[in-house]
Amino acid sequence: MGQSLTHKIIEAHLIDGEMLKGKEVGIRIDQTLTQDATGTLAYLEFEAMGLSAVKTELSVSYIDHNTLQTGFENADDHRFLQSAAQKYGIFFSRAGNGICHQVHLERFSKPGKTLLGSDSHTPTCGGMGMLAIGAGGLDVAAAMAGYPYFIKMPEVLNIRLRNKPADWVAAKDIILEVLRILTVKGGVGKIIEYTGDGALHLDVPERATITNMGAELGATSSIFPCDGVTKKFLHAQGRAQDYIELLPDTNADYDQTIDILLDKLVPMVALPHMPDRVVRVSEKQGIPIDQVFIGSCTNSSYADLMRVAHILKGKRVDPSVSLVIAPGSKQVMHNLAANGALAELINAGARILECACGPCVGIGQAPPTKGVSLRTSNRNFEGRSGTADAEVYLVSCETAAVSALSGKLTDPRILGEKITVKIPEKFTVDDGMIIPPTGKKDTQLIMGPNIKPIPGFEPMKDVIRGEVLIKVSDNITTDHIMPAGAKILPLRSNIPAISEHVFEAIDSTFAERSKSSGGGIIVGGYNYGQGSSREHAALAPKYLGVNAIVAKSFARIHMQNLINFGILPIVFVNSKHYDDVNEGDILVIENIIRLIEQDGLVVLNTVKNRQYPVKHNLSKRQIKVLLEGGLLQYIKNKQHI
Ligand code: MIC
Ligand code: SF4
Repeated sequence: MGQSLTHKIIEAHLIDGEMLKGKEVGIRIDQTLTQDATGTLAYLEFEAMGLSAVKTELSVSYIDHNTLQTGFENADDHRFLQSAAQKYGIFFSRAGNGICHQVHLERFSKPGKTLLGSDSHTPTCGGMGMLAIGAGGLDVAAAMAGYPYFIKMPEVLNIRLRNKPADWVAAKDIILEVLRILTVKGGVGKIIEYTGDGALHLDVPERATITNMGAELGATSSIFPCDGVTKKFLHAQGRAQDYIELLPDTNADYDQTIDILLDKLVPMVALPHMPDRVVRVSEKQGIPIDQVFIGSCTNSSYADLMRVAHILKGKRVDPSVSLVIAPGSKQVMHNLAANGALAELINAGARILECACGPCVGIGQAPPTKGVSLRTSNRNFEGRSGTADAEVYLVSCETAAVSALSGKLTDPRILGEKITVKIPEKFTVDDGMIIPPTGKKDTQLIMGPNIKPIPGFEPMKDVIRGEVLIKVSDNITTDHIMPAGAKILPLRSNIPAISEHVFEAIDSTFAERSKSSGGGIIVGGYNYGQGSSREHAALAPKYLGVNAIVAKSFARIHMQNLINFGILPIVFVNSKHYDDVNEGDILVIENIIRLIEQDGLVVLNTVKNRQYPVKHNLSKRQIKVLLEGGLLQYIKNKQHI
């Protein structure tokens, strides 16, 4: 049997382990990216590792999340990040230059390379034929320090895209269809490899829309081959020299194959409050809407916004709708301005936002009370928009634009003949907002008063005893655990302050109770910690004294973050035992140091006087990291760089 593209890239980067499904492998990381909301911790962690410069081929620090200044905090973070970039040899993409994933795709992505990013949507660059993986900041710091990145050797799921997409079917509709089929936990432990003649009809940013939302499937990554389409894109970016052809073998061995007939697809929508609650737009047509947000790392490319401009041209947004558009990068904004499309958007009544994440993560454009918001972004989790009772629907740019005109959810097929956007042979490119590394190693890190040192933690104790502080249901997201939004995001560099907000939307007493009972244990359902890569969702609970989480299953990035900060992530052997536990019960886990090696831990519920066998499926290395009190401590103890 031949090799998949995934296997070819892993093999070329293999440093540790054997490529056996489910076994841990360590791979070399060529490139890293960070963004400002996760970057401050990542660089503080890198600093703690004591190196004078990054060891990667390329590292980029982006400012794209916290660009709203309501006080000094975000500005201080940006200044710190700029000083860290200068000190350690990192490219610095300034605020206003665009969303990390869009800019990385345009300017830095390289076929066949590995990319580790402290943001869960890092697989966006899989649209370029990279193996691009999202991780917590500490893992990215370790990669910058030259450590391999460890993953469980994934299953490779081949999604064969067949035929030409039906009219008005966008890349977003394709990935929504994949989410409908696989659900938000269907990608856990998998890398999704897209092939098939249908892929030839998707340009690189469209492919990137699809790989971007692989994060919502829980997949380790998603990837497209690197072919003539990629070559054209790189040429348009003035980077033809970066092209190499990279395809899976024709007889590649896949664990599973799913065919999707693109000519049979129709426009889709994800209903509140999960990206996998997908139905056809035509089934929900007519729902009145209050606002539309077009943008985010999923749908903010030149072609996306040109299509929107075509639909809006000469028309006016419905008076009941507030339409905001955030182009993904300065390059996109510039090219739209230069060809007049930006004027069409403005004339139609669109409010243009800066090139940043913005409303996607609750920064601006929070919907009105019980408001309905159509968004081209990737997550519609409850409360993420900033309004607790808002209803967020996820759609393509085409559906968003036509609905903004009609004031209700509308199937774009009513527009008749589809529009075709011509992509320039060469984009106007200007990297003036990217500051290259200067090599000034004597630069001082500039820290404002809101940037606090990372708390240190003790090695794991042999016995964990604690009250069940909270019991949550399936698919709890990191947005539930550690909310984002304009109010809380400025605290990302201050763990004591941000920890006050842990689980705030579900139970506002959590932080207080946790502190007063000296910490405790969390009980979770399936897919605990899905969504973002924010390590704050592990570090802040740890700071409050949480030492173990017992769940039915964990999301990949969050589970690694728990290990990195010394929280024991364990899984009920019998998922029915979840039902037996109540908040307030006292759980005890004994003989951890001996039993963890044999994966033989047992949780004792002292209130019910019952025992629940649990398992962890951790590698030997992960066990060591846990026992030593987290990854930073483990690296310090090892001192082997
Ligand atoms: C998100 O989309 O939730 C974020 C904000 O980009 C996060 C990163 C973060 O929390 O800073 C992500 O996806 O990893
Ligand atoms: Fe930014 Fe939203 Fe993309 Fe996260 S999902 S990187 S917040 S645009």
